[in-house]
Amino acid sequence: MFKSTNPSDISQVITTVEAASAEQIVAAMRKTKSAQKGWAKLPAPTRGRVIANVGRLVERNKEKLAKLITSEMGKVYREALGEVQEVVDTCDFFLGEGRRLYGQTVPSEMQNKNLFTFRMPVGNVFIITAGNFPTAVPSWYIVPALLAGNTVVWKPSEFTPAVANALTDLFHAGGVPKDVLITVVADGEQTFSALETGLKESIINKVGFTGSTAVGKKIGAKTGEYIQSACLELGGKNPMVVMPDANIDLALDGALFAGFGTAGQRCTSLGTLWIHESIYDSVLAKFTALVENAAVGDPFKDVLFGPMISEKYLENHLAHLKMIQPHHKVSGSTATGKITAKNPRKGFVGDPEKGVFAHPVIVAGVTKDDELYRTETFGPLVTVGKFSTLDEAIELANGHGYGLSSAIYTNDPQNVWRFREGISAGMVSINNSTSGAEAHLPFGGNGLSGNGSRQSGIWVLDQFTRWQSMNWDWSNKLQKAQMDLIEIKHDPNFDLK
Ligand code: UN1
Repeated sequence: MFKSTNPSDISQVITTVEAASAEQIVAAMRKTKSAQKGWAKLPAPTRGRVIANVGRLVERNKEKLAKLITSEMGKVYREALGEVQEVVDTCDFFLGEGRRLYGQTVPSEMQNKNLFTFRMPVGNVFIITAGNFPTAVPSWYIVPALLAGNTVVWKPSEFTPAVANALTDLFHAGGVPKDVLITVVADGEQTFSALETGLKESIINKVGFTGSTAVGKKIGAKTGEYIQSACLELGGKNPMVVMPDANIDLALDGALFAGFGTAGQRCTSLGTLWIHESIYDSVLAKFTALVENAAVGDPFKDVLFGPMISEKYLENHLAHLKMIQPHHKVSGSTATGKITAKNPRKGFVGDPEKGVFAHPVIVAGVTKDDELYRTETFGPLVTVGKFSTLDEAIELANGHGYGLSSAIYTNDPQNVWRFREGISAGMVSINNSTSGAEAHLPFGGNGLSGNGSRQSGIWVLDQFTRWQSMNWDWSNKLQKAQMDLIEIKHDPNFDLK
């Protein structure tokens, strides 16, 4: 059994659900696999209309779903509303794709012959997602996968089963048949074992995974054994570079939201704030003051951030605090670690004893030799360091090997273009936060952040479809490509007089 509790008040049980075994997950895979051909036979515009229905239903239930998200995983209500809007946006984008899903007509090198391309669904898809975005990120996979004619088994986070079931109900109510999308709640071990069987039996044709780099490596290796490539959306240590010419207040607004929004539990959360040495002391002092004075607590109130997703995420955060070294300068709150009556946070909103709340932490003086420089902390912890040239900032921003999101604050276009060209991240923000990507631009990372797969917009279609090429020779004779060439007479030695 999985019991999800409200992380703002862990005495409040949100739901209990049966934990699926590996066999049950495989049974679900077999079921969706046998439904796939029928689903793919529906015209794509019809599937697009189903996606339209889902979008309208999610919109209709926006507040209810957002409340459930805030209650089950703790992000502040305004962010939860934004997350649900991201599902609506994704449906709105893909309902139209049902009437496109374009292939191409391609000229042939021969006469009386035509070439074409078609997008084919990959088949049956296994989607594994995390608890920090319990609706938006799953929708980035499920919506395009279904639209393109695939069937889906979805394994959501075991910390957000109520949200997962609610979202699944909305898909089904929108017209997605029950055997075309099946949601299973399971632990990591059962999930991995089912994944292996599913690949072996060829009933899984594509895997989508959002989560840690460590688990992503295992999933990537396993799918590789079966000649598949998973869509991997992994961790980040997202840099934000502040140049001396930047609008500092704007940069700090961005750093505050990117660093501590969702209690730092976004894959796009700010990792290290890199400040130019000429403004380092003053910007750090301002940032510290902002973080110290920010409201933390009840996510239904007007706060910067609420609780951690669960105790596990809090423990993870506490482990990262142990990486702080004597040469670091810690600031941002009245204490570090769990917020309690005995370890209070100034101005805390609500009762910290009831939930799993953590103090925000700024760790300044980080250098490239520190463990914290290369560790994704996934909590309310921001590291701060200094640089002297833009080239050095870019090197520091890339040096740990993650490459998901990045940001630079500057008013000099030269800096913008040099940064864009030099940064290895898949996503670059100019004078904007590292988090908060829009739902129709390619989303994804490089290096430790992902294997180059991209979600969102038209780009994700390459994850859920395979190109089929067709040639149609209507000349009534065998024309041989590369051999039966049409030669055009010309003079290769011609010079102008
Ligand atoms: C994630 O944390 O896995 O760009 C996704 C953002 C959100 C999505 C984050 N739109 O911050």
